[in-house]
Formats: sequence, C-alpha cells, structure tokens
Amino acid sequence: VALKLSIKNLDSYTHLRGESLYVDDVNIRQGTFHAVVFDAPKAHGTIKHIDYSKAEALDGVERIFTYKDIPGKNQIGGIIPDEPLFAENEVHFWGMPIALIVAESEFIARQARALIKIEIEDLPVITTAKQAKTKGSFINAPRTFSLGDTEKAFTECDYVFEGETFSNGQEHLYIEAQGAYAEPLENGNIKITSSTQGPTAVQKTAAQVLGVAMHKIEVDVTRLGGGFGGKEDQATPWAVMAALATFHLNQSVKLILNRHDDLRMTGKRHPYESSYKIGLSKDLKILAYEAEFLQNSGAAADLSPAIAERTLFHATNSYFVPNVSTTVLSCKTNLPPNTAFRGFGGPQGMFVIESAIAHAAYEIGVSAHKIQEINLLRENDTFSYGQIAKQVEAKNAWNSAKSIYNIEALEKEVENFNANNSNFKKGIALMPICFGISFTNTPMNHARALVHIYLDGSVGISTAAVEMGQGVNTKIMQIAAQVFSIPIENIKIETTNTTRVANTSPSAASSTADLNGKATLKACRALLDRLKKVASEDLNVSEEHIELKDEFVYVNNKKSDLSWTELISKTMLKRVALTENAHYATPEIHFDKSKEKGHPFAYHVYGTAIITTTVDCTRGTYEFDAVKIVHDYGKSMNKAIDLGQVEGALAQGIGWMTMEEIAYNDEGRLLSNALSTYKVPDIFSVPKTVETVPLETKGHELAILKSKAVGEPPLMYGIGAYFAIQNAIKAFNPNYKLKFHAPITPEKVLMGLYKK
Ligand code: LUZ
Ligand code: MOS
Repeated sequence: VALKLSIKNLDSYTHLRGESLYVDDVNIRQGTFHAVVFDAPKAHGTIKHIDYSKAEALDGVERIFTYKDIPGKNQIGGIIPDEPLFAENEVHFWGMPIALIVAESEFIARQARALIKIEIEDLPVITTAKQAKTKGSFINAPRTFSLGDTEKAFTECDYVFEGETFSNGQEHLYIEAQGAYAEPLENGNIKITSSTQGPTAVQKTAAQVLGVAMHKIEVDVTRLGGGFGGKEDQATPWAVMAALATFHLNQSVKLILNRHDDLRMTGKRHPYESSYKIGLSKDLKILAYEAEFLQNSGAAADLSPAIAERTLFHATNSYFVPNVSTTVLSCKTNLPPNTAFRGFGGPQGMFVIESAIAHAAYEIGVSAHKIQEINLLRENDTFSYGQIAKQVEAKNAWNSAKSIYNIEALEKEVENFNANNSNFKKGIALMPICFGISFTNTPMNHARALVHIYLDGSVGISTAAVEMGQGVNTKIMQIAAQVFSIPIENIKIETTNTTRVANTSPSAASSTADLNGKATLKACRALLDRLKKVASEDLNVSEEHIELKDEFVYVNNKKSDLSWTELISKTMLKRVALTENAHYATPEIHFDKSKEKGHPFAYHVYGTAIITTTVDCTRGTYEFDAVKIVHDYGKSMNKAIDLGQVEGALAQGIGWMTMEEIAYNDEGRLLSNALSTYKVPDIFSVPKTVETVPLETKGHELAILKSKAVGEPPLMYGIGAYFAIQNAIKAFNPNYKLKFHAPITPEKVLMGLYKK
C-alpha cells in the first residue's frame, strides 16, 4: 500500500486552535504548590552563610528545600556523577541551584526568593576554555582520533597553514521554558509531567535523588514546545526538584522556569576555542589535518564527553583526509554546564575544518570551493574513526547543487554586482555536509513500541518518541496507517510515558523517527501477520493470497466482504492478541573506545548549500539573498515535515554563526540574559529565499522506510553563512585578513571592512 507522503503535522490542528497541551496546561489539583529556584549569585565560591528566615516567614511560603532534604543522593550527573542537584558548600556557576522555595503561588515564591540573604567567599572564576587548559581544569581525559601519519605527511605537503578559531555558544530558546509538574499518587508513588526529551533520565534521576525504586516514579510527556537538545539532559533537575517537594509535602508541585531564570540557570551549546594545521599538495589535495578542540564544558560534565566525541567524528566534515590527528579537551569552567544542542559538537568540529580550508584558499589564492570539491569523500574512503564510507552522496549532492542552481551564473552575478557597487558587496560560499546518524554511544540505539488494536478497530500507539515539534508522531502514525491500511483518524499516538515504554533513550541524535519508527513497524507487522492468519482461516484461503487494503481484506487483489473492523472482532473471538510490544536495536553498529575505531553510524546524511549574502558596507549589516540546497533526505516519508526541519535547522545554524552572541562577564555572569541583548534570527533576518531540492538517491535500509534522519544535519548548512560574509568583506576591503571568530556580528563585519 502506498505511503501517504503529504500528510500534515498532526499537531498543527491543535496548535492552531491553541488546544495543544504543554506542562503549563496540565489541570492542576486543588492545593497545588508553586516553586521557584534560589540560585547562586556568584560563579565560584564557598557558601559562608544563608539566611532563609525572612523568606520562610513570608505569608504563603510552605517550605524551602535544600540539599539537606534529599533522602537519596544529591547527584544528577548522567555520564559522570559530578553534579549535585543543590549546591552544598560551594557554588560552581552563576545560576547554580541552591534551594527550592515552595509557596501557594509563584508570585509569593518569587517574593520570598528576594528575601534570602547569602554570603559567598569568592574563589577564582574561569570563564574560557583556554584559561581552564592553562590551569589544568578538565572534566575528563582528552580523546584523540587519528588516521595515517600526520607528522610524516606534513613534511610532504606543498602548503601548510596553521590558525585558531572560536565558535561561541548558543541559547536553545525553546519557546516553552523548562518545567515540570509532580503529583503524589497512592503508596508514595509520584507522577511527573515533564517537558523532557528523556523521560527515562528524569525517572532514573528522580528515583536516585529520592532514594526510591524507579517503579515508584512515572514520567509522562505530552509534547514539548521545542527542545533542540536543551531538554535532553537539562529538563531533569526541575522535574526532580518538583518531585522532591511532592515527596515531602504529599501535595502537587509545579515548577516552571521563567525566561530569565531559564537563560541564567541552564547550559547552552558549547563554545569552542580550537587550533588547526592543514597541509595540502600543489593540486589542492588535503594530505594532513590536525586540530585541537578546547570545549568549554562548564562546571559539570553533563553530556560534554559525548559531545566532545562527536566533534572528533565530524572533524573532517564531508572530506576525505588520509592523515588526521584530532584531539578534544573538555575544559571545566565556571559557566552553567553546557549541553546538547542540535548537532551535538558536530557543527563546532566542522567550523574548524571549513576555517582551515578558507584560510588555505585565501593564502593560495584560489576559491575555497575548489579545495572543498577536490577533497569530497568518495565511496570506500575511510573516516578517521575507522568506518568505511558507503553509499556516499558527497559528490552527488555537490554536483547536483552546482548544476541545478547554475553555480557559474551565481558567481558571475556576484562578480558583476561587486564590480558595479561600492557601498554594498555580495559574497557567496558553498557548504557541504556529512553527518553520522546513530547515538555515538552504541548501547543507546534502541527503542520500543506498544501497539494496541482496540475492539472497534481503532489503534493506540505508545513509543519512546517525544514530540517536540519535529513531527515524529505524524511519522509514526504514517507507518501504522500504511501497514494496516487504515485512515490516520483511526490511529492515536499516546503520550510518552515510562509505564508504557520503559528504559528509553532520549529523543535525540536525529534518530527518534528511525528507532521508534522501526519498532512501530515491527509491532504493526507482527499484528498484521496475526490478522492475516485469522482472515485466511475465515475465508479459507492461504495467507499469501491475503492483503489488507483500504480497511478491507483483499484476496488475490480482489476485495472480500471482510472489513477491517469485522476482522478485528473475529480476531478477538478467536482469542488472538490484538496487542504487540516490539523492540528495535540498530544492527551493524559498534565502536571500540580503547582503539577509537569502529562503525558507529548506521549511515550518513549528505547535502550541499550555496549561500549568498549582501553586506551593507556603510553599516556592517548583512542580508542573506538566498540559500540554495540539495539535501539528502533518502526517500522522504513526509516532505512537508522534512522540509520544515531543513529550513528551521538552517535558520538556527545561520543564527549561531552570525548573530547569536552569548556573553558572560569575567565574573561569570550572563550578560545576554534577555531577547533585547541576545539576537536570534527573525522573519527579517532569515534568508530572502530558501530553495531546497531533494537529492535523488535510493535511500538507506537502516533509515525508517528509507527516509533519512533530518533533525540535525541541515543546521550545518548555516556554517556557509560565515564564509559568505567574509567573502563579501574581502570584496570591499582587499587588505582584509580572514578571521575565524563566530558569530560574525555586524560589529565584527564593520571592523573587518575598515581595518587596514
Ligand atoms: N545525544 C547523545 C545526541 O546522547 N548522543 C549522541 O550521539 C547525540 N548525537 C546528536 C545529538 N544528541
Ligand atoms: Mo540532541 S542535540 O538532543 O539530538
């Protein structure tokens, strides 16, 4: 049965009517308390004294909780147990939670917070990765991926260039801030409604902090108002705090951060300070590449080690380099623990090699895309981590983009424009991408689906997938609708709940639809086989002649009288199960950390973007004229949803590279703490045109219905924006020396335009 490709995101209907439910929309019980977090007003220091008396005395304040009220472990670290839920004697970042104020209303809790007096004795504050490296302050041991012999290869290069880069952090700015609602059930059980990408992480951590068994905690997620990685790990503390208060008070507790609190208390994309050395032959082949990545991890590990690893996986982007040595250091600083953000360290790695290529091109006097093109990955090339590249689409995407969009004509246009305009200059850049799909931590690549067919033929599906606007629920529904051949109206996707689907990986790594979709497919096919058996007995024909189509049983392509609903009744009368629980684990993948070699990715996603920009050389401002993309969707199972992912990711990538500027002062206080001081792309700053053409390929077997993962890869097209702007600056100022310091804000552009 043909898959319906054009179905709308299911959530669009309730979104449009304002009916979609988020944590803040949950009907709260009578007597529910509201909580506000009291956090550190210093980035590093020893707590000398805290006076809660005035706050506690405020009318309407129920209780203030600190680490002393934790019955289990004061520990929320996932990969490394280095992060307390509440500070004990020291604070390690500005915004670090110290206490939870629980009151009759959020307003009262906020008033109470202002009455708390704290004395902190200052300790030295580290805000940058370089400072941390100098002081030997690290999260864990460094990691190195290597291939070939760079030392020898550099001696054979005709050109060798070295340089440094910086890419700043990025605020997730999910529209729905972090939050949770905890309610007591009977027997000390607690239900948490959380805005999390990782329900199991919340359940596990809550159990650990409360010192209870995991089965006492139920976590439920309806949907998120955006996550982008910010709720992979960092939705947990707020959920656990609400549960802690519920545990003690036996009453429901709601904790939702306001925007200021969220911006101050949560981590962001990791800033990276990196250095590179690139060596090329006369014919522009990259023979050797070395890089050292200093990751600003913040005050605790969070997901930093995994993110650091992905930086190494993507350090050579879409290129084959025969001699590679890349090292990453997770540097411990006094910033909020930085965390997952769409791309997960990959974009930071790719920015460095793109910078190295731009640097080489500038010095040699060729255009960067000459070097990019010559070095694109080919079939059977080896990645530095040992995986052999298969079904490589790097050249296919590149060449398609060049021909579909007529790159010569585009370049001519830019040249002509620049020749004829002195106050405005255009720049163009190409950006190829290659992104590995799978959690790099192999054991995380699994999911389950629980599918019920009810007596009336309607279907309910539970999986581990968290809907956060990416449309995964719609894709899961499409899968079931296709297997059963019933209308989507007969299918419901249930909330994500740890009592129905347990021990789940977070919805992350672009893999949610692949993992949960494959589990759903497996469950639905098992049910279909059972239904066919019942139909074959009922109609007295052998199973291979039977098909389910348009809500009827077909025999040898002829419609029978047996309808879907009748078949379900008959199946039930025969006492055959109408429920299936399927488990899917990605085959083929493995990785050996002791050798830093293996086959960690199910497949890679490719694509190429061409970005053109116009810089206003009086003001230093810029606009993006057009971004033209050829993207490798595989065989897209939902073109509207996938296109939405590409366009959204592109805007987010451009924002990161050009305008979003996180600023902490030397004391570690967040200065860009509101949307007046932190600029994100809006309708006026996104590209005037975005054209996207799907790359023609046969898709990949390990992708759901051959439809490749689409969440993260297109963010990295945005890296091209940085280089397009620099090319425009160069067209205005021939003395301009390239700099690799992102974001390239209008201030930096202006300096570049007029620096001698
Ligand atoms: N999260 C994670 C991720 O835990 N592991 C990953 O490999 C990953 N990759 C991308 C985004 N989130
Ligand atoms: Mo993520 S960066 O939560 O896929």
